[in-house]
Amino acid sequence: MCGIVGAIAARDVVPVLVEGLKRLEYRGYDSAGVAVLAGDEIRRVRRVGRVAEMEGAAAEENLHGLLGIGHTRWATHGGVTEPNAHPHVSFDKIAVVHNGIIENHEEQRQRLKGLGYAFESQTDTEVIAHLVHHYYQAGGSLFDAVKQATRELTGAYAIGVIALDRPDELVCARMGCPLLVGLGDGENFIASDVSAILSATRRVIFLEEGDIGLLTRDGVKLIDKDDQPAARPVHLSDVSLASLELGPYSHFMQKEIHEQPKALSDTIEAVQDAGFNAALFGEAAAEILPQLEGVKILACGTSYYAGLTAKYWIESIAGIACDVEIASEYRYRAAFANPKHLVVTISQSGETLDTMEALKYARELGHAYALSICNVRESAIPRASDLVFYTRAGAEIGVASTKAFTTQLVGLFALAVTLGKVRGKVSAADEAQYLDDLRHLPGSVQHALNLEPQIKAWSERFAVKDNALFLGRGLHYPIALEGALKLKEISYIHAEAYPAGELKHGPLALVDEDMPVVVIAPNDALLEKVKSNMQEVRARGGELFVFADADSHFHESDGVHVIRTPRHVGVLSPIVHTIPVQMLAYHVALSRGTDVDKPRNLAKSVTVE
Ligand code: HGA
Repeated sequence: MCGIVGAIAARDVVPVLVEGLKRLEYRGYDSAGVAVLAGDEIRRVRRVGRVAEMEGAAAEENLHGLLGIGHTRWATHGGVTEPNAHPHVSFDKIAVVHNGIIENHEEQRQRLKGLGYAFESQTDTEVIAHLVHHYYQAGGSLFDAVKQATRELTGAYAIGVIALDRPDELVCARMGCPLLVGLGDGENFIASDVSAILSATRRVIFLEEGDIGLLTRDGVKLIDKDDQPAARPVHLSDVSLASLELGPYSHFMQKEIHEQPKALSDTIEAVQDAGFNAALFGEAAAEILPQLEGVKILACGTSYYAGLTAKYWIESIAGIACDVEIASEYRYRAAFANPKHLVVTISQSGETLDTMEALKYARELGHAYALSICNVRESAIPRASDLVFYTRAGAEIGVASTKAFTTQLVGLFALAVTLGKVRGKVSAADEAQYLDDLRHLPGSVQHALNLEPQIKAWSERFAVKDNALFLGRGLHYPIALEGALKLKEISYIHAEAYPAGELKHGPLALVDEDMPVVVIAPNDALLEKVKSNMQEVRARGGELFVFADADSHFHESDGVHVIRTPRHVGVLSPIVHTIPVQMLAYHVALSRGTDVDKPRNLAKSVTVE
């Protein structure tokens, strides 16, 4: 959330900053701004709204410079207004961009006011600008001023700082929020993620917690949290520019939905190469997995629903207890920890702050081992874990997660089967069957994608509704939850999901002819139960929209609409049934004219609490 980019070069950096912000826009899109050093002034352009508007304003104002910082905001402190947009400045001498939340901002604000600083915004960020100014004007380097200032901040931040009289320096710092340095030729960069600077360089250094960096055109100096010089490895990013482009699609969400057969087969390839072997999760797994007495999954949002699905797999296939908890809840409760319960965190970006903090808390409580399921290599959560399974979904830009979710499910399924093997619950024949199921999965998903025209036809009926219910049972209940979340995230229709058996215990009261009820009805052991639950809806006038496996003999009737998904694929069925609910949400949102890739109030990579 909130995207930062900065550049120091021998060329005009404004195009670099603007392109970088466009790439980072998925992280926040309330407002955008840049500040550059231009001659004897820091010039700043900020606009509420999208980067494109700010870009137009920067062009009109003929903004150019060899050193600058840029920001795209997802507001946490202070409304979405131009005065609250970053960069923030202090006496036009210091400019700062910030991702994160300064928790002691009120205390610092009072102190700085006492020192004569006036505040122009309601943000927590402005205190950073003034604090850096305060130390800088006392003498010394900008780097030292940032060091002194950041040591007095509590909370989370990634920042980029420039000063009027330091045309050859860009200073950055990181604590709790992602930040990397990009190494160019006679030019260097900072960014929240590599997409922002990919057209300039692929060589990146990931900053560690507490690091502070000084970038000049020719080099980078880093110190760690203990003020010691830090040598960090240089990585060559494998993210391709093409993967960040829309290509023939209208939206990233549409593109990413359609990329799922490929994302899944890339992810499955790792499983096929290694088999369901501990090595799939890292070197230490062979030693750790046999010791386990349980699994505790911690995640947020869509990843949490992946965790809920995994619980069914882990308990039924591996015969080991599994509980799943929302990370932001877990981290603040006095939880019971069994050191032999493996903590599994799930995060697309690997930077989700609530999940990261939950992991740290789990360690404090005594959990001995942690496994991360993550889509971004070298991100913070895998680095803080003993074991990791990297999904190979490729860059996911759409705010509503799609291919990250289905590939997370593959990783979790592989964990369930591997644990089952280690525990002697999975025979060689079972293993061969599971591998075969995985091999067929991308084809079944492609088949489900072909249902798009029928789903699009349904979407018209949903677009005029204010509410929707999603029902599923067993393994497919989490998919109902995911379907409801997708619909509310991007179409703003209020949607709830229930295990179908729960209807009569309350939510049935909501059902009338205005309530569309989506039913995920695979041809599994619970099908007859689901059919009874559907009768309960029909009897109250509710209109049913059923996703039924091709082999489940469902027929359309009055008030019952049926789309036939592929033939039942067994234990991996939740992955196949995710596709239609994603497409339903996408087409309903299109019909309602909402911004599919950048839904209101949301952003991706949730790096604030
Ligand atoms: N607290 C700052 C930055 C917000 C942020 O990082 N969001 O992800 C603000 O509200 O401007």
